[in-house]
This record gives sequence, structure tokens and C-alpha cells, in this order.
Amino acid sequence: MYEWARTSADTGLVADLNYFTDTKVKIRRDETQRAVKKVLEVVDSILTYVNLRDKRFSHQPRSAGSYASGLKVSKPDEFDYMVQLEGLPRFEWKSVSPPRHYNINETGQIVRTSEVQLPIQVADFGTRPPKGYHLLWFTDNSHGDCPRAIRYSGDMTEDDDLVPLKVRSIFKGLVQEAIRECDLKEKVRLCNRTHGPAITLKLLIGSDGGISVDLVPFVPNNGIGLPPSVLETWPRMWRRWPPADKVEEVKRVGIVSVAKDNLYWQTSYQLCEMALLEGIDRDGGCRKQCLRILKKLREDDWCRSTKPVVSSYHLKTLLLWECERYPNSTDWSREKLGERVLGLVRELKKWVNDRVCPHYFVPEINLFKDKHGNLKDPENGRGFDHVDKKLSEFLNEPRRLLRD
Ligand SMILES: Nc1nc2c(ncn2[C@@H]2O[C@H](COP(=O)(O)OP(=O)(O)OP(=O)(O)O)[C@@H](O)[C@H]2O)c(=O)[nH]1
Ligand SMILES: [Mg+2]
Repeated sequence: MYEWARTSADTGLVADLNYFTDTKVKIRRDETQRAVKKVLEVVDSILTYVNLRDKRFSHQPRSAGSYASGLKVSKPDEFDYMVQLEGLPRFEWKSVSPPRHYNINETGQIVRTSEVQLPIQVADFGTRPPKGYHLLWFTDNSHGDCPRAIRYSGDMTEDDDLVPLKVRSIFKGLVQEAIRECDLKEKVRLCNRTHGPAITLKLLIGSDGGISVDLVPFVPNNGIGLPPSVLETWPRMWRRWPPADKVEEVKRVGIVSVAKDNLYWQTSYQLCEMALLEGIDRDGGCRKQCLRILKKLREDDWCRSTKPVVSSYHLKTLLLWECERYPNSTDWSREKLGERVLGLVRELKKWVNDRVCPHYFVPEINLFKDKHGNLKDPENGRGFDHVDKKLSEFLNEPRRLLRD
């Protein structure tokens, strides 16, 4: 295409993307604030009750997810909070497990066993937890340096391991009790199906289908920061992003553990990702706008099924990789909005085609697969084919969808 024609097409695309942002992506600030106020009233009373009953769960919710990072799109109908476990004795991370004397039975109960080694659940991984998972082993349960001796006893542990299944079910039981005792039954429903590490509440307030709230109990990192294996490869030597001060901040913030699996703790980089996103556009760039546009397109067009193969998390991961690929501020200036959005979609299409979404901190982890190495596609690959087709349509005629 001639240069002048390309330039005017770019300008048109940028104008359309800005129009799309203003009309479809932005949420009204007052609407969000009203929703947050209502959500926090409920979450505060639940966590205050839970903490009174069990001091191991913090009463202070920690805002996480897209709201905390200014990345929510369209409607304020979903919020994420993390709930810290407190008063923990000293513990170590274990990624190679010596034989344990407990396991999980067919009905999902923890059982004592004298013969079976723990990792039987994931036989393919031998005696190791799957990549990205670990055990949390209490080295000393005496609480020597804990002022309020909060006991982590058998109700949460087995063989001195803190067991995710036990932590999650104790927390869930207490949340259920809180809803009953705090007279919240008319307003709040506890979702029975637990997906991932969260306990999900449905607040029957606000518009349409109510507001969904995820509460994720987490274990702080005990001063570990980032695991040594990650520090060997991150920040990547050949990359010039993130800036040095961010790298230091991320190293300080570090990982936490969340109860996604029943027997193993999942390493979560959520706080690191939040730190990276905080101030990501301090040079006046359009990175967050790109991500919000992609999230909205995903929701409205690319992945409308109830079990989408591409999630918000995949898109956030995509943006972080693209920031490394384009480390210069000039690449993310407002006039480059069109070029960057198309670049992101092209890269996403490649990922979808290859069925590979590399975790930003641990690239060997493919976020399109589960811990057993199976593709997360309920339609056996057809879900990915569908997204692939949608992405091609968008790349062929991006402005059509934006103006619909
Ligand atoms: N390791 C890992 N973390 C995830 C995954 N899905 C979500 N998370 C984390 O949990 C947070 C909340 O998840 P979501 O509510 O689905 O995503 P969100 O960023 O809040 O985006 P929306 O709610 O869609 O606006 C994300 O920001 C991630 O940090 C996953 O598959 N793997
Ligand atoms: Mg969310």
C-alpha cells in the first residue's frame, strides 16, 4: 500500500478504536464506585465474622484482579479479593516430596495411608508436583516468633504440610456460616461449584444477574520474593522491559501460594503482575487501553461460550510479552494504538494456532493446558479453531467490528 494510504487507514483505525473505547469499553465511574461500596460492605462483614471465628484468616480483603489494576471493562459485575493466612509458623517450599502418608480418596476426602506416596494424583510427574505447584511444609510448628500463638494444627495440616483442600474447605465453611449468622441470606449466595482457588459469592444486588465476588485465600511468600529458578531467567537478559525500578519492585513483591489444587499449592504471580501493571503507562502510553479493547472484543465476539478457551488472564499475559517485544515508549504512543492492537491480535492468533500461551514468568508453563498437560478446551480443539477464525475475521476487517 502507498505510504499516504497506509497512514490514513491507520488514522481511521485509531479513531475507531478510540470510539470503541469510549462507547463500549469504559464503565461509568460512579456506577463502579457504587458497586464497590456495596461489595465491600458485604465482604467486610463476612471477613470480620470469619476472622472472629478463626484468626488464621485475615479480616482485611486485598483487592486483586482487573478492578485493582484499572482493567475492568463494560460492567462492574465481578470483583476479586485475596484473603491472607496469618500467624503462620516457619515453613519451606518443597518441590520434591519425600513419601507422605496421606492422599485424597475418590470422594475427595483426605485419608491416611501407609503405602501410597502423595503424588499418585499426578502419576506422570513421578514424585514431583506438577510445574508451578509445590508443597508448603512447616519446619517448626511451635510459633516461637509469633506473638499471638495462632495454631495451625491437624485441621489444616497432614504430616506438617499445610493442605490446600483443608484450608479451602475450612474457609468455605466459615464463609457459609458468616452468611447465615450475619443475616446476609437475602443478599448473598455462596456458589457451590468451586472453580480454581476462589470461593465465589453471588451478591444479589445491583443490575441484571447480580455481582460475582471471588475470595481467594493465600499464603504469603515468607520473604522468598521470586523463586531462584525464576530469577535465573527473569528479567530476560536481551530485553529492555520492564524498567529497572519495576524489576526491583517485582522481585520484592514476589509470589504467593493459592489453593487451586487439592494437594499442592499453586505458585501465583498475581501480585507481581499487579505491580507490573501499576504505572505501566506512566510514559503516557496506550498499553492498558490495548488490553481493555482486547478484553472487550474477547467478551463480545471472540469467545462468547461459557467456558472460553481464551481468558482475561491469557490476554494480560499477552500484553506483558508484547511490552517486552516493544520496550520503547514511542511504540506505545497514542498514534500507534492501531498498530499495537493489530500486533497483539496477530500474536494471539499465533498462540491460538500453536495452542501455546507461555506463562510470563515461567514460560515452560503453557497456560492453555491444565496441570496434566491436557488442552483446556471442552470442545476438543474446536473452541480454539473457532477463536482462530474470529481472530482472522478481525484482522481482515478490524474496523467493521469496532463500528458495529
Ligand atoms: N496462574 C493463573 N492465574 C490466574 C488464572 N486465571 C486467573 N488468574 C489470576 O486471577 C486473577 C483474577 O482472575 P479473573 O477474574 O479471571 O481475571 P481479571 O484479570 O480480574 O479479569 P476480568 O475479571 O475478566 O475483568 C487474574 O488477574 C489472575 O492474576 C490462571 O489460569 N492461572
Ligand atoms: Mg476478575
